[in-house]
Amino acid sequence: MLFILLPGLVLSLEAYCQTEISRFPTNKVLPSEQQVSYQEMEVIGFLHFNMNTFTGKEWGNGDEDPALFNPTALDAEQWVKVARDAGMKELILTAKHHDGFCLWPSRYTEHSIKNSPYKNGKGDIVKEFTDACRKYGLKAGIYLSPWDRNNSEYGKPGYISYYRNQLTELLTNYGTISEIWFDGANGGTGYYGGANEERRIDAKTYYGWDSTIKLVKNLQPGILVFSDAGPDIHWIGNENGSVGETFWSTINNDHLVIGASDMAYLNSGDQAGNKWICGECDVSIRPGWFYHPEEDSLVKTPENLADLYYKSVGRNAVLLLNVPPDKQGLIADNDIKALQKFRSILNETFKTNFASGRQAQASSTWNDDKQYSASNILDNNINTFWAAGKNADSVEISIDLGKPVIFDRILISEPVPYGQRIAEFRIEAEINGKWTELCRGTTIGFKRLLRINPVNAGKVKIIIKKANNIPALSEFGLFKASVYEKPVER
Ligand code: FUL
Ligand code: CA
Repeated sequence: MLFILLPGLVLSLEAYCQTEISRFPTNKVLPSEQQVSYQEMEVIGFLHFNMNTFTGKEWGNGDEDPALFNPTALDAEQWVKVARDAGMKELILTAKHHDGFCLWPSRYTEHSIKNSPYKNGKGDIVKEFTDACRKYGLKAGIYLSPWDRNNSEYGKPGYISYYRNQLTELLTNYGTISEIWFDGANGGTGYYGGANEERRIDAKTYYGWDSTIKLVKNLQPGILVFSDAGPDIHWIGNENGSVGETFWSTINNDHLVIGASDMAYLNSGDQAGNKWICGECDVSIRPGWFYHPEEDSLVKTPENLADLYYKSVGRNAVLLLNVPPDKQGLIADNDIKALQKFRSILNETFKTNFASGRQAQASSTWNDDKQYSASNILDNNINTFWAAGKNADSVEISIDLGKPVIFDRILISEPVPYGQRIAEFRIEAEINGKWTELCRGTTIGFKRLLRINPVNAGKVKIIIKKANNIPALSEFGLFKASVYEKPVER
């Protein structure tokens, strides 16, 4: 009937079915567009600046006098310019740390900047920070500590409305906020409005996270929520900036709890995971999270920072690097110098991709379709990719560099909008006429960087041994490291 009445429609249905059969398959668990853009940022910055900056502590007790908070030369634009020059695309500010002191004049507490000498109580550092981010094109994120050692209601139901009220202020009055950071540190001793006691909470139930996260997303639909448990970005289980060499952006989040998750699990993700949650590696440029003058000589070296880039961004995660402003309200010179050199090292290393635009030949190509051809991995465009032919188990791509080149850094990327697939791969090079293994790895994801000792080779092979779906790669690169990088650990 349909055929007689609507032959045109039937034909197009047939054509549709044919394309269905050959359509490049996506995985079940995929990132959101915001998550893909989040990974593209690679390096973002953390600003631990609050009451602790003035008391010399890392965790304030909550009874600190607001009169102590008095930055004399605060310049949020300096923070943002330093971050921008270091290649950071987003900054996250500690609007409230565990001691409960607020950098904005919250209506819900007296324990804030409004009772400090800063601008005679008329200041709002969250506003200065978000305005500066916008002026220089960086995204703004907020850290609001769930644990509050000042608030008398902490540990009781009343604190939950207080916390949500504060979130509402922060996510309503300061324009677009790209990331909200929920810290896992929870409960213990504190001032608590004068009670001076220990208050423990049940991390599983106390905060009512589901409703809080709903509120956050209602107020800022595009926001990404960070915590041990996601839902959008998760902690990688340590504070030294390094994620596992095997790292899946997928993870089973049924048993993840903010403040009580299995750290080893967070460090590897899970190939069989039911949620896409990006990994974020937080680490401080100094031993502490807050600025302490006695740590001025202990700022991480540019070489160390570059090493962390490989251990975070180079393993499919984002690097969240903390740079704490000092008592004046400025990022200190040593930190600025280290950041600038860090960025120049990366710029130098990744300036020339010796594989770019060269010849690539795959053992198979999806549908033999040019759209998925091997040359797509050498076009400097992460949106174009090669995909292997159907049911290909072990596949390879050979790359002819045209002439021998010396390289010691390798970059590989998967087209993550289609899911994370590759679970085992190996790179070989033809050295003096003999195919030699250079390195091997497990996961790739958004970006995988491998460090090897320098080799001189004119031909390279990528061999994919295991994948959970048709293997696909979006980019491949070969580079020669800056002399300022750390030697390869063996
Ligand atoms: C931890 C906190 O206890 C530290 O003070 C710092 O804020 C770090 C980023 O997270 O859990
Ligand atoms: Ca490409």
